[in-house]
Amino acid sequence: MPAIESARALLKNAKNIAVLTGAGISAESGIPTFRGASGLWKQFRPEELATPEAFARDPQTVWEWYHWRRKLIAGAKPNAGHLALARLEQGIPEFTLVTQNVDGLHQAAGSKAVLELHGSIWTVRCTQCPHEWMDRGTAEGRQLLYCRCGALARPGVVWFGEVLPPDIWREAEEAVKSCDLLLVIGTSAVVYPAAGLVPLARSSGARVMEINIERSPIANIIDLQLTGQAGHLLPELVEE
Ligand code: BV8
Ligand code: ZN
Repeated sequence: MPAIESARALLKNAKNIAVLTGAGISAESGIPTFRGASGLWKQFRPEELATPEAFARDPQTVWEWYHWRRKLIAGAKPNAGHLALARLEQGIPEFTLVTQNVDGLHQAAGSKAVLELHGSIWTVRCTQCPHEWMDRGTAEGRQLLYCRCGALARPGVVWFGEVLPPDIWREAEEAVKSCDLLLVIGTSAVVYPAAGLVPLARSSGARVMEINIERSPIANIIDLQLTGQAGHLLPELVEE
């Protein structure tokens, strides 16, 4: 039976679905993936830029990277993959969408139960006081942002070496432990603890299906692999 048929059958029998997405689901909205993005952006790698050390050492360069990405994301629209997941959520009583992305495109597509493991590029927070706020402005280049208290502000995202928001992480673990089907879409599955949700689903008895344009490290622990673009495959999967 073709993989898409088996995938449809898995979807039809699922009562409780969890989804884990990565940068790949936003690729067709014109947002380069991390491998693409870092390649595209002055040869920096996220592991070098998305860290508290990099920000302490050179906040202008880190803000320049985030201003560049905010501008890209501000001009991007959810693609057919994001929209298909929002439709799927409507048809399934128990549905949780866990994302590693900070672009907010799942919410823009109409998804409701979204857990942003790594925060949002649209929130900004103070480096000194507890103040955190939404900022949709598109400042230019190397401009630094400041809090009302006068201290330097930083992007409201989780950097490498930083802990994930504890309550969001706990909710994501619960969702994955209680689902009977986990869809893993557009992630290289190399960043932890997010990638650990896949073996956690398996050990909790869920079936796991992956949608990716290439083979990822989880390929040998999943039940079904659909190779192709999320923007093409998800509408086919969800339409039925
Ligand atoms: C933590 C937010 C510790 C910011 C991100 C050594 C030293 C230091 C740390 C570590 C270490 N070893 C391991 C670690 C832990 C580290 C980690 O996992 N490192 C990796 C690199 C090995 N993790 C952390 O540091 C985490 N925190 O561990 O805290 C701790 C514990 C206790 C107490 C104190 C501290 C924090 C990790 C979060 C980092 N923040 N982003 C921002 O976005 O600006 S991670 C960032 O990169 C993304 O959020 C995302 O999660 C990750 C990239 O992954 P993907 O989303 O998968 O994207 P990628 O480009 O890699 O892949 C795209 C995929 O899509 C590909 O497979 C491609 O084939 C596919 N694709 C492309 N197009 C399509 C497609 N698929 C379908 N359709 C298409 N059209
Ligand atoms: Zn402040």
